[in-house]
Amino acid sequence: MKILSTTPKADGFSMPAEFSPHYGCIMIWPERHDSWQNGAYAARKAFVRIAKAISHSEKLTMLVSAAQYETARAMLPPEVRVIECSTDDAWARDTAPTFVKNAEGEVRGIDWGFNAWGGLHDGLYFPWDNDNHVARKVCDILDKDCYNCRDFILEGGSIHSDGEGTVMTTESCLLSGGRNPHMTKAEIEEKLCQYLGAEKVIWLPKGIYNDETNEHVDNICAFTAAGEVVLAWTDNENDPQYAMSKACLDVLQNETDAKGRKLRVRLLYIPEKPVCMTEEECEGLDLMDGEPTRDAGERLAASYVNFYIANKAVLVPQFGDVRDKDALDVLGECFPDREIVPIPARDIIIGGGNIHCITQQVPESMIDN
Ligand code: KQY
Repeated sequence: MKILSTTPKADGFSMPAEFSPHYGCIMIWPERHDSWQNGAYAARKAFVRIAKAISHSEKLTMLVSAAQYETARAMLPPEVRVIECSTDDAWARDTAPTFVKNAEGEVRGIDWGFNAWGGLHDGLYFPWDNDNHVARKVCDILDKDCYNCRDFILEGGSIHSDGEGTVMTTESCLLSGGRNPHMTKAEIEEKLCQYLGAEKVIWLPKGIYNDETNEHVDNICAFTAAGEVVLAWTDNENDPQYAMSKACLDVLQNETDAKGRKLRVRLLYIPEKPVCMTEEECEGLDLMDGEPTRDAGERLAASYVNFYIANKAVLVPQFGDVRDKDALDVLGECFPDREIVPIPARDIIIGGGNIHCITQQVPESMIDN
């Protein structure tokens, strides 16, 4: 594996859309007792369910600590590749590389700087050095050359690409004080274009209410095809989410993408009943630095937009809410050629993210490195 100091755009590489063909997917085995309740036992079962559903149509690689290696190997089917790797938690979307591809079909990784969603400013745990090494290790495992972009803090959940020159992100995250406060918005935009091979950045103002990542885009809005997005939505004007989603809709309705197309926006209603921590769930979580990580009644950032698009399936979070089926129907319309797979997601959202946050796609490659 070579570490590259050029940029993907200068080398003719760009980030493919998630709905284009994958070689596979990276996940990380959950273990932290202050993220995952009751020793992460229920979370592991949810991760296994997701890994199995993804591995039906692409190669799934699960990173796991030495301590959990035997458990993971025993719980996962043989077609899943299980590799020992030190991490600080299980958010592969944010710590594994973002992959870019060129016209010949060569795939390379990007190693962004990672500081646990805000470092000492408003980050979610300390230390994070194992997580910060994951991207390079994954490039080594997959034999992909790797762009060094460690001087720029970015998580994969804060960007989406349509694969045709357009990138989406949120202002609340990328302009937050814990990411790259020394850079202007224009400089950040230029960095995204250089590394993702993009021509245009669509800045959504906000994300999902109470999203502890400073509102990653992958919880509020996603491309389902070139020129088409789904947006997390509520009609309830008294819900704090209403103004946040409305601000995003206003941008999307007035924007064009890199190819000059108006965007088709489909609405994905958030759960009707807010998804909140129970007292029992809080009891099951370890303290972090002597403090509880969650409080009873705390509203979790539950959104159906946090789905994963595999080669032949779309894995959709389900919260036991009356809106669950609507989400499956809307995504079924968006992806008529893929199986829509409902995944009970309560044991994942307790950790602070969802299916998209714990997965990172690896594009199909036409070249053996
Ligand atoms: O949603 C994500 N991409 C990560 C969430 C991290 C939560 C840590 N408790």
